[in-house]
Amino acid sequence: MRGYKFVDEAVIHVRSGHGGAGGVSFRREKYVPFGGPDGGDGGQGGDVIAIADPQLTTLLDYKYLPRQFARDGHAGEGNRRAGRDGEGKVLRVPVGTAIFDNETSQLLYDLDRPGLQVVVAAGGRGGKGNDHFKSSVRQSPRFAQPGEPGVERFLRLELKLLADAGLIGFPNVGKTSLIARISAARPKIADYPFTTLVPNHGVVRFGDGQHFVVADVPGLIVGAHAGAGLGSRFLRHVERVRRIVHLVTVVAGDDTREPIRDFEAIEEEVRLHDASLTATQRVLVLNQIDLDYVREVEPRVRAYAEERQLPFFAISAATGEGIDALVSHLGEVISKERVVQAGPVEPGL
Ligand SMILES: Nc1nc2c(ncn2[C@@H]2O[C@H](COP(=O)(O)OP(=O)(O)OP(=O)(O)O)[C@@H](O)[C@H]2O)c(=O)[nH]1
Ligand SMILES: [Mg+2]
Repeated sequence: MRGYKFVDEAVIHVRSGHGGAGGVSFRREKYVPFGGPDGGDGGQGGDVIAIADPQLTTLLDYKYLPRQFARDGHAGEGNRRAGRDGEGKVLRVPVGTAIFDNETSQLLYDLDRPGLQVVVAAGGRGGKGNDHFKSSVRQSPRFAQPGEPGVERFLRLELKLLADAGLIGFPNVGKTSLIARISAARPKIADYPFTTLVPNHGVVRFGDGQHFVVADVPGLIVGAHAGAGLGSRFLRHVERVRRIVHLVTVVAGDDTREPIRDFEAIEEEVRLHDASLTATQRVLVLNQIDLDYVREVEPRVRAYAEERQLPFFAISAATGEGIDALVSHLGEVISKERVVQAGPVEPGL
């Protein structure tokens, strides 16, 4: 059983501009019958540039616009006038986009930081005008340099979705059930621990056409940092999330388990695995409140969360109760923080 790896991809055909030809031209002045050469240089062909833009979350646009061509440079003109440079083509892609050569599958660029930019196809250099080719033996060169050709290639863009929110908690608390409830993902859910062996990802739609990505990680248990159960190695999947959603519930007939104690035990495991993860903001969620014995403890868990200023939600992944409030909260804080982090990207491009 595999968690489905959420990869968004597109193959595009890029072409940079050809360099403009150097100009062939001779001065014509009133009293100079045979003026010297004055052909200007050709303009530079436009580059195709890819930029990691934190405002974007999908490669979908490129599926519909697979041809991304920059413009050719213009030819040089008389009077040493250089040809205009061809307009470049800027491809804005989401942060986390990897660019491969489509033929060889070789990884060419990994745009993993906001604002990072790379030239994926360099424009051809403009040719030199005949002005450059004058010598003592050749007073009137009737030729100039042609422009360099542009580059044409097929690229495969792949976006590995980085989770915005990560679900943690003991096995069987309903992490995967929550993902299935709020996204189109349909990973395996079952009433035994460690159903989830690798993280699942789901895309959660909210508000007006927005979305965020949520991931669960295989259930954690006491001793996970030292390898107990499936261990804590999957916690790297929540390393860069904006919110860690910590799920708890009441386990009927198991008095070693209690929501607040469970919460603290798992948080301790997380801390032992990687203390830097404690800096990520938490949301405490009590799941399975469709069950009476879970609903009973809600006031107590809520009070605990309030004391610690943790946002708290009581939900049922089974019936859907409380889910909208949780999704709105996550959507709101995640989209707000995206904008703050985005900042300006390379002015002028
Ligand atoms: N009554 C009730 N049962 C639930 C709810 N959410 C999940 N369950 C059940 O709890 C069991 C465990 O659910 P999962 O979603 O597989 O739990 P998990 O946390 O992903 O478990 P692991 O992958 O093993 O860590 C399943 O039998 C679910 O049907 C809920 O809100 N109410
Ligand atoms: Mg699971």
